[in-house]
Amino acid sequence: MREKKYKNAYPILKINAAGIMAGNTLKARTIAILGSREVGKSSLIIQFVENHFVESYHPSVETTFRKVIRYKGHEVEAEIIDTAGQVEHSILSFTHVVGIHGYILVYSVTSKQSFEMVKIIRNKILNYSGRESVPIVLVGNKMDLHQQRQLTFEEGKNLASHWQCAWTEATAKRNDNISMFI
Ligand SMILES: Nc1nc2c(ncn2[C@@H]2O[C@H](COP(=O)(O)OP(=O)(O)OP(=O)(O)O)[C@@H](O)[C@H]2O)c(=O)[nH]1
Ligand SMILES: [Mg+2]
Repeated sequence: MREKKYKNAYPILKINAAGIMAGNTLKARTIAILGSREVGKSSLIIQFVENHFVESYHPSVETTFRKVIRYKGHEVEAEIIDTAGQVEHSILSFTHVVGIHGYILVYSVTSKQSFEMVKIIRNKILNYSGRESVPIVLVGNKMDLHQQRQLTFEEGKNLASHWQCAWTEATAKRNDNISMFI
């Protein structure tokens, strides 16, 4: 059931790794994770890199995490830029566009505002980069919070299909579906 539902997702590092298959040397890929404050960006990355969940909220100062992954026999060094959450007046700078190979855009299924924010962020990325498309995965985090849900599964799915990008819902707390997008 779940596999069928989430088939739309495709991990961003694998999308990128496909482009660097030549040679056996270690290659680095830089991914930025963006979204409103408190949607769970750091929590998702900490689960991915360190395998644990932090219950308390500590607003991020921008940090880079590193993890080496294997993809089709090649080692890929993933550099993940965990940004301080975007608020209306501080959305993105050029440092979030130059040298970035892909983006994870996170909203929380408990916050319509955060869903609007990923749309604004994507527009900014496209404007800054001057490209018509960039590798993006869209992630609806906090899917464990059923009672507080403000966004349906379909809303996320429809936005991703409109953008023609990969998408999944996930939960950093339960460590579910994180491998679907990174
Ligand atoms: N229930 C639940 N809580 C979560 C989940 N992911 C994160 N949280 C909580 O949400 C709060 C914010 O998480 P962070 O990971 O710090 O959010 P962030 O997007 O990095 O926030 P900024 O760094 O300020 O942009 C924390 O209290 C987390 O414990 C989740 O999947 N489910
Ligand atoms: Mg954070």
